[in-house]
Amino acid sequence: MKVAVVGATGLVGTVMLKVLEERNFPLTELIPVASEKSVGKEITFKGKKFPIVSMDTAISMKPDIALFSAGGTTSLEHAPRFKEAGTTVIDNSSAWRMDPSVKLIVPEVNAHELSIDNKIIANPNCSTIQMVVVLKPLHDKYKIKRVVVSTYQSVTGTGVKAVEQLMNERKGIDGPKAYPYEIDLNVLPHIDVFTENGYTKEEMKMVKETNKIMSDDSIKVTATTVRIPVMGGHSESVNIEFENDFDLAEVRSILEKAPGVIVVDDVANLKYPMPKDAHEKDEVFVGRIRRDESAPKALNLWIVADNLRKGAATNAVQIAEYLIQKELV
Ligand code: 11C
Repeated sequence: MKVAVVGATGLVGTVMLKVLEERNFPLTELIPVASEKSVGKEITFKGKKFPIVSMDTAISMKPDIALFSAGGTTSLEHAPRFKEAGTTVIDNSSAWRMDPSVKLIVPEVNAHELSIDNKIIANPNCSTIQMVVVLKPLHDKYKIKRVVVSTYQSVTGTGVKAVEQLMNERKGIDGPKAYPYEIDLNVLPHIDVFTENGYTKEEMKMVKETNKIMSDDSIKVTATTVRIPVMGGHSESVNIEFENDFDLAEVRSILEKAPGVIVVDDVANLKYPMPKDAHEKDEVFVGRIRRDESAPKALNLWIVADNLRKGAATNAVQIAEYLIQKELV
C-alpha cells in the first residue's frame, strides 16, 4: 500500500505516523504531505527518512490511500483531486461528514457500510467517536431513546497553539492565544463556533454524527461540550435513557465484550477512567456505570479516550485496515 499522510507535521498527523508504525500497517511507500514551508524537510518513519512533499507531488504519485488531517478547507479542495487520481481518502475534518454521499465510519459500529465505491470516507469528531463505541452495543440490546452528554475536552483537540497557550500560562509567560480566555485554572463551555440555536458546532456534531453513524435518527441526543485544562484525552459524562429496562450486571458484561472498549469500574478500589491513563491508548475506557435513580430505564456512564488516537488517528488507520482486509482499496 502506497499511503499519503496529509498534514503529516500536525498533532494528528504525527500521531497517525506513530499509529501506522506501531500497528505494522502494510505500507510499501509513505508519502508525507505538509504545507509549502515544510516541503523538503524530512520525517523519520520506522528508522527511514522520507521527504515531505507538496499536495501536487503527492497526487502525481497516485497513492492507494490518503489519510487527511489538514483541516476542512484543504480537504474540500484537495480530497476530490486525490479521488480523481484513484486514491481512497480518509478525512479527519468535518468537511465531508454530513454529505449524504459520504460514509461516516467508526469501525466497531458501521464499517460494514463501506464499499469499493467509497473514495472519500469521513472520520467522525473525536468526542462522537468515543461515545458511539460505547452506545452501539447498548443500543443493540436495549434501544436508546435519549442521550444527555457533557464533555470535558483536552486542549490537544484544538491543536498545537492551544497546548502552547496552556503551557505558557502555567509558566506565567505571554504568547499566542488559541482561546478567547485563559485556559489554565479555568473551564470554557465553548468548543468550536456558536451556531444560531445557541449550541456550539461541536455540540451539534455530537447530535448529528451520532444519528448518522448509528443509522438511527430516532436517538435523541443533547450535548454540552466543555474545554478543560487537560491533555491526554477527552472525558464524557453520559446519561442514557433506554426503551427497554436493563440489568446492571448485564450492561457491564456487554461493555466488557464490546470491541474497542475497556471497562474500568471498581469504585471500591477507586478505579475509574482518567485522561492520564487513556493517553496513548487506542481503546475507549468506560466506568462509573450506574443506574440513574431519578428516571426509569436510565443509566449513567463516564467515558474517556485519547482524542488524538481513537478520536482521530487510530480510527482513521482502523478504517484503512478494514478497507485492505476486505479488499475495498
Ligand atoms: C476538539 N473535537 O476537541 C474537537 C477537535 O471536528 O474534527 C476535532 C474537531 C473536528 O476541539
